[in-house]
Amino acid sequence: MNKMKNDTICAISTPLGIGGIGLIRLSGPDTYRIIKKIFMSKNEKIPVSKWKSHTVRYGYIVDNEKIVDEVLITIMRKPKSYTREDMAEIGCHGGLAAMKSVLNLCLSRGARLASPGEFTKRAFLNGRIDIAQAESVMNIILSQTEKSLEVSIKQLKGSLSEKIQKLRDGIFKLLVQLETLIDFSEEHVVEEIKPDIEGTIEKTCNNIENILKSGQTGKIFTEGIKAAIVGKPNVGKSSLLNILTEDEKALVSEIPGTTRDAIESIISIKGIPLKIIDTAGIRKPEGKIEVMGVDKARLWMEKAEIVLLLLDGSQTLDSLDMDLLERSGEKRRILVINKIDLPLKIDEKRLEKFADNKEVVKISAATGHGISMLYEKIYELIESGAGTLKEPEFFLNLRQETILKNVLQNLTEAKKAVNKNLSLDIIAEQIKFCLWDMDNITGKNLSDEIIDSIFDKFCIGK
Ligand SMILES: Nc1nc2c(ncn2[C@@H]2O[C@H](COP(=O)(O)OP(=O)(O)OP(=O)(O)O)[C@@H](O)[C@H]2O)c(=O)[nH]1
Ligand SMILES: [Mg+2]
Repeated sequence: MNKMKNDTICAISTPLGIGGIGLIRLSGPDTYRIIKKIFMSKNEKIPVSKWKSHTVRYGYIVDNEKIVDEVLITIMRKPKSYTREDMAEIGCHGGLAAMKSVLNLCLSRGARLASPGEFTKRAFLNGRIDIAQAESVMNIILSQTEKSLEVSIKQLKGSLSEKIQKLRDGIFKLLVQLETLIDFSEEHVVEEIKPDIEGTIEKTCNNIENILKSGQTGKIFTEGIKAAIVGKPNVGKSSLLNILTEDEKALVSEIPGTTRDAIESIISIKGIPLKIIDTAGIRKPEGKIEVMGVDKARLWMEKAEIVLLLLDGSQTLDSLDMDLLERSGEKRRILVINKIDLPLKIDEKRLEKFADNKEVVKISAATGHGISMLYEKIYELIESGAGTLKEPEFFLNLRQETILKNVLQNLTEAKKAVNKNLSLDIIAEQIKFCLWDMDNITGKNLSDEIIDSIFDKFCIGK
């Protein structure tokens, strides 16, 4: 088991840069000794050792006599803290210099700089949360939409762990049942019990398959979907990005070739993060920079999960449009006619042939006409690719997904063994593998190395 370090750690927990306030976190047995050395209260006489848990103090951080910053300090005494250790959070003025000075002071007075995720790792090692919960902390940090935040928070409270525990209990009962049978094996008893064993295995497999399905949807909700807007120059790609994101991020002009480099923005479509990429207009490039821009646009067209192929409705289809229609044929795409506020010249009949029986969406990025329809079509396309977008119950990371797939495979093997009337020992062995794997999800028998690799992905200060 990963050894619990008994020193005091500290780190800047808010993003570096200029901000209103920044937080420095301390955790460990020396927390309050360090605070005592560096904090000067405005007018309070009570010593740090007597401060009550979950209270806030106002004063100065001082380096000997010199004032470094004006701060608020929150203290949380063990075990009622994030790490279950004595903790303090120093709310500094958010400037980088002030934060660094306070951090350096903590370090020089006996704290050690925390490694990435070390606060959460301590919460795990001290038994406050299990690994599945710790991993959901990461999801909370990465959540880009309210929906993914909601699911991550449920998971932090233990929804996935509880589900796994229930399944584990079921499998454990099965093992006990099998081992009893092994001890008193009489042919007719085995025959009688067989449907029972098969039933439990079947039920567990179904449950695991459902969790895996939910995880697949969860992936869409956490990682999102990439959609590239492609089209020839001047069709209104940047205008479309701006109207979809309700922002003026991309430069729009009547000069073809305005966008040289891809621009990305993230929006939420019914809780799904959609990363929209505005690309350079695809045409026969002239200069070196244009070549790069066009190459990049083509690359995005390949990389994106969804392509929004934009066409100018006020012009007839030309060879550039035709080329793009052919090239993007294999992609999941939506054909979008823009500029419908102008007289339409585009040959819709010809276009419909490329639309695979799907509607061609007509919009005006200038007036906003048809944009809500486009949102709907994007959502439908995501849904058609994912099977269902029922709100996920859980998020699974690759580690959890791999383990569950393993369990499923072992259970399937066990079921086959039952069918083939193989020895009960063999079945029991398979079931034991499953139990071992299930425990890995919540972190009961993980090696130090795996635990470290999980927390290494965290940011410093978490
Ligand atoms: N009338 C009309 N004009 C539009 C519409 N959408 C874009 N435009 C105009 O078309 C021109 C080109 O728009 P952009 O959004 O820069 O086009 P783009 O596809 O990003 O162009 P490049 O980056 O050069 O490839 C601008 O003058 C826009 O104002 C629309 O729906 N209707
Ligand atoms: Mg552009």
